[in-house]
Amino acid sequence: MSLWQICEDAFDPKKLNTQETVFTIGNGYFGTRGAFEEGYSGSEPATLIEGVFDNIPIGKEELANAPDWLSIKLFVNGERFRLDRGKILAYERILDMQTGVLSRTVSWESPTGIALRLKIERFASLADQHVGMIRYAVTSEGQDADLELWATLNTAVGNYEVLHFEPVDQSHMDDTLHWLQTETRHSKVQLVQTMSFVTQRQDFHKAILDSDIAPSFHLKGRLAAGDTLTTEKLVVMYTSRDGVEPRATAIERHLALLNEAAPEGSGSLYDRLLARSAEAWQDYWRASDIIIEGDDEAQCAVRYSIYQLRISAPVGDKRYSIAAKGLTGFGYHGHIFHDTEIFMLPFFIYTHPQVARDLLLYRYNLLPGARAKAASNGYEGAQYPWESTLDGDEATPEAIIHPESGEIIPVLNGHIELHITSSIAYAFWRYWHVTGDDEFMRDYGAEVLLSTAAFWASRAEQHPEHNDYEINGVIGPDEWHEHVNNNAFTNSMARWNIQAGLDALAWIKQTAPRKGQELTQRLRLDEQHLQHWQDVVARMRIPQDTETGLLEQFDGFFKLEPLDQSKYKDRTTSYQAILGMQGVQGHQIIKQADVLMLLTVLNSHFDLATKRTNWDYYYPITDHNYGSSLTPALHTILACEVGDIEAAYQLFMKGALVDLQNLRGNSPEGIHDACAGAVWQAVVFGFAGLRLDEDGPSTHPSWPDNWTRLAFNFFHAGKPISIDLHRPVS
Ligand code: IFM
Repeated sequence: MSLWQICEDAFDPKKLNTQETVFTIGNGYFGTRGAFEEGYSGSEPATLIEGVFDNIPIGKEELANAPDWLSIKLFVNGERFRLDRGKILAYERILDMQTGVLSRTVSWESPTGIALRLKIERFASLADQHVGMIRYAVTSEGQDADLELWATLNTAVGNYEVLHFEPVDQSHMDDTLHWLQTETRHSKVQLVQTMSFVTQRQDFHKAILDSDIAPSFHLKGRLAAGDTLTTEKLVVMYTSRDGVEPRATAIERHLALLNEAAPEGSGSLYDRLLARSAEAWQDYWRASDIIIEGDDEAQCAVRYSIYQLRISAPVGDKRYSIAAKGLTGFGYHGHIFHDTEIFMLPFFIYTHPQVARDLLLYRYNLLPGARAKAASNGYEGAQYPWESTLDGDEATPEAIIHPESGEIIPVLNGHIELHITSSIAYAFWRYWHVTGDDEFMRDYGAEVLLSTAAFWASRAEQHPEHNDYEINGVIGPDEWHEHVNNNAFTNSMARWNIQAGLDALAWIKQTAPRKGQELTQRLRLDEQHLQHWQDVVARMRIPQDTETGLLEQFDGFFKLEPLDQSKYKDRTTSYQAILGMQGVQGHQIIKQADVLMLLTVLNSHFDLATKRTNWDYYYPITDHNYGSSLTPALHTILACEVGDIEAAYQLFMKGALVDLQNLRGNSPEGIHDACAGAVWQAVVFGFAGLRLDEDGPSTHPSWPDNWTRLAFNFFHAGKPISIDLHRPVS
């Protein structure tokens, strides 16, 4: 077993869509699902390009599925190659995470008995993010055969049944390349894809088929027994969002690649472009790899999470961030949630700070939308949308069809799930804390911390009888309980956010007085406001037993009925699906870490005894199997701290295998990218126990059974640091 490869050893039509997600290739600019070149009914081929949205009636807009660049249809003696016909004699599909190549080797016998061997490889270049390439090789294993291949750009694909792109124009240049110009129906984003399809074999006849909906190359010839036909399909993609004229740029880039001089021994164009991409992957892995010795399954799954984080992250574009499903599927429409700031961003802050900076600038640039949302709700400062896309307006749908029960249910998150705002503020602060990038804090971070603090200070209501400040009528991270008062996570993070705003202001006034003055004036931070902020910090209601340290998830949570989970041992759905929306609200059963997420995020603010008390209470009442996928792996951090290594490992593997084993049944809709981020955090902050304090970084390892070594790299204050932990011999 290679520790760098995800392998599939059989073609299973029932797993078609799951595996399409699992075998997605990408580079952060585009992601292409692992659909097969030959096409199958029920398949969901998709290429999603970062930030290319089109309108939808519910939920504002979604990443629009671009015309499919994978399509290659093969006919042998007139019979179409399809794995659901004829006989599969051998089959293997491998995603090589080290180089980003997806390859498939198939020995197949056609229904009339022609034996072929196919080797098909593809990659999305990490060195040139506009480039995707396929090498398609066919060997006739038994007898001479007539072959025909159609290589196409296929516009007949949509987000499920919604087709977003419509053809604008199409043509070709000699028999060298096709170009296809399409446009999203509503948002009017122009996309140009160019395609070439070449073989070194002179005896195959090549023809061009112009078509607005499926421009194609056609190759035809006779393959002698034992001979191989190798073809290479190169595709270049540019959109009108790229700041260039997409048609001219795509054609020029494509021709430059086709015509570049090939140094002696450098192989075909595919070999050369792959070598560049593989080198870029090598650089990526040098900074990001985690080595786990003694547990091959965990090693491979952790690398898969790190692979996913890279192919989801736009690099160098500050107008878009990482969606909940990255660029791997249609789930959540390409919208951005707290998944990015709380779950994925720590990975980038520690290993690729420049990418983290861009992801934060996405939020900084959307401050106007957040200010407008706060104002429209009657508050000050900036309130970030629960779901975000390009303009910073709220993108959460008002209703959805419940994925398990099929009912149409109202979605309140865009209105009352408020904690996204402090999560974003916290991400800015964390970036600063780890990188020491004062310039960034001065120019961008401080404004976000102050604007979000202003929101919270105006949102908290003073309660005359309780003599405190309260935040009522919210949804906390545990989304099964709605309209709750004083959610511990929301209130604690709000309090933290206001204090961070005050600290940032003091810091900036001292280190950059002019900027401090400018912010004070522009954000109207007069003395009266600042005193109010201090008062809110001092008297924010946090429901917690002062003796035991047990936090109450929200006012009245402890009065809800406990749930006897032993009655549901064989369940295959969430408690929300079993008990219903109302039923679950009446019980002490939760969807995802809420109090425990607070103890994880503000880790250094709580002592071990408080962590243990809350762990003992909340860990058993969380639906780790069918609640949210986000948190099992994140729980690993606390599980290690409280010394429950067995639970830590189980939770970690639930996260690490979530898509590789489709543990939640929804992998067809895309990768759980937050989970990928949580897996990285589980290893680094959980098992390795990495902490940063005034004395710098330190580790406190916890060793799951069989793990003998744990090693990784990160940056602290701009300096590279390598951690290499070895299990003590007992
Ligand atoms: O952001 C999450 C939320 O915490 C739980 N439901 C799914 C969202 C997107 O992943």
